[in-house]
Amino acid sequence: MKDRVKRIFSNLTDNVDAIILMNGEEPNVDLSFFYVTGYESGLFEGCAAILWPDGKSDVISSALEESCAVGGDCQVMVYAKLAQRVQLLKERLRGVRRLGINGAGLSVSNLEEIKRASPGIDAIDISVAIEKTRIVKDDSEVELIRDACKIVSEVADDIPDFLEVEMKEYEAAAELSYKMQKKGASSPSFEPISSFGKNSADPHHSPNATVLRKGDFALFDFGAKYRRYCSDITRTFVAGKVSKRQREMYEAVLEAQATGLATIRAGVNGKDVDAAARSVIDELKGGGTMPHSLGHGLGLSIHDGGRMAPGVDLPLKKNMILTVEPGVYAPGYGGVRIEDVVCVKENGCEILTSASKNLTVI
Ligand SMILES: [Mn+2]
Repeated sequence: MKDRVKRIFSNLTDNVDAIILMNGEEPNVDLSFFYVTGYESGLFEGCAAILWPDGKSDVISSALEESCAVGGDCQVMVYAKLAQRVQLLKERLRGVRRLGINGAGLSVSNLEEIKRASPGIDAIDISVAIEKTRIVKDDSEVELIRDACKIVSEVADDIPDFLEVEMKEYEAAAELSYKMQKKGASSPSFEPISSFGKNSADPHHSPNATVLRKGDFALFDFGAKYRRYCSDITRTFVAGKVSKRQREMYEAVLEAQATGLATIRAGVNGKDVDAAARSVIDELKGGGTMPHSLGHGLGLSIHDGGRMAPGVDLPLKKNMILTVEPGVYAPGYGGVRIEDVVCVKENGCEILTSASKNLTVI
């Protein structure tokens, strides 16, 4: 993991002597801690990693997590009591004047503890450098995301087998979670979205007791977490019989996605990919709107930095992993979204999700 640490330092715009990543209590655990340590198992509440410019890192681990912390390439120091943690921080930060912190992942109370352990230290927010580093994946990360994508692709292709009219949204959501975990996911990467009929016009609908009726759209947006890495996929189906309006909406979204995918390659700006896809949706005059960005970065977290959206500058680089998820939503009627995960290449992109996108009637 030394390469990752060195890359973070190379992306800094401020000089710092060391960087600290410190976890609070779940869910305030900084995923960048796992990025630099590579620990696949363990919760690591309250633990810290101190990173050095030569790529080395020290981990201050609670006794509870010690067995998960050994075996990596970090030097591990273990504390049993809080006072010992403060003492370890004090010792390791001796001589550090300018300390980089991840403002996006550090709680105020942990920052106060660091300052108590090392009075007079200058804390500098270097979260931009961390985001910039994490957004470009190394090959081992690409492989883990590929595996996470395989799980959701298989589950998405299973949907026509279990979905039926009269099923409730939360029942379908439960099937998705269960099937992902049966295939090796440690958990869903976020609460699955399962939305039927007019609920599908709400892009982030929370599943409820709404039942699937003939003529409804059925939209599913879900992801798997596999060895800490996330996937994310959306597929939309129709129950019973497809209307002309539904077919037009579906085909527009499919074409918008194909247009976006064809635009992606290293060197292109994400906002231009968004514009290319969005223009197809805009041609569906009166047929609905797309109130969200075309896609987002994906990795240890489901929104891993970077968006392809109007006005957002994101020059694409090789090995960035992004979602491409155009949608069209007509309030009171319904919505369609189709989402895949791609890895940016020099001359295009590789699509990591493989589930069918043919308009499927349940
Ligand atoms: Mn997404």
